[in-house]
Amino acid sequence: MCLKTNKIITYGTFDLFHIGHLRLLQRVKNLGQYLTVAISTDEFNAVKGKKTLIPYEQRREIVENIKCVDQVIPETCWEQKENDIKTLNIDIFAMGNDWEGKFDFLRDHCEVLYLPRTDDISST
Ligand code: C2G
Repeated sequence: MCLKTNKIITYGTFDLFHIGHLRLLQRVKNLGQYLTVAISTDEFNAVKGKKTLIPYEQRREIVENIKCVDQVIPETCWEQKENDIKTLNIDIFAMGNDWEGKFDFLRDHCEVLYLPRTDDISST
């Protein structure tokens, strides 16, 4: 009997990687079996108005070496999520709850969950 592999995706900058990022990725991975993390490129962070200290290539190398992460892709724009979910056959989209409600439109394509953040730490 083959069990379904729940594929999950989450998006983020992951600048100055810290325990809050790790806890979020662990919580997201616990929702399924295969975790894809889309990391905001330096150019997209400029669009987001977010200053990053660590360049994309280093943020990507750190995250792809996290035990619970199975795949890393670049996040280059706001609009790619629906296409990512379709092309990667994603079952669950999950974000920290500072994004609560912001991505409910993705419910047409997959489950959308907002998970607790880890407070008292942030990259800023
Ligand atoms: N996070 C957390 N606890 C913290 C800080 C961040 O749980 N103390 C979570 C956020 O809720 C988010 C993820 O870690 O789900 C990545 O956080 P950021 O790198 O700040 O991501 P952000 O800049 O919000 O980018 O399209 C979505 C955006 O790319 C999200």
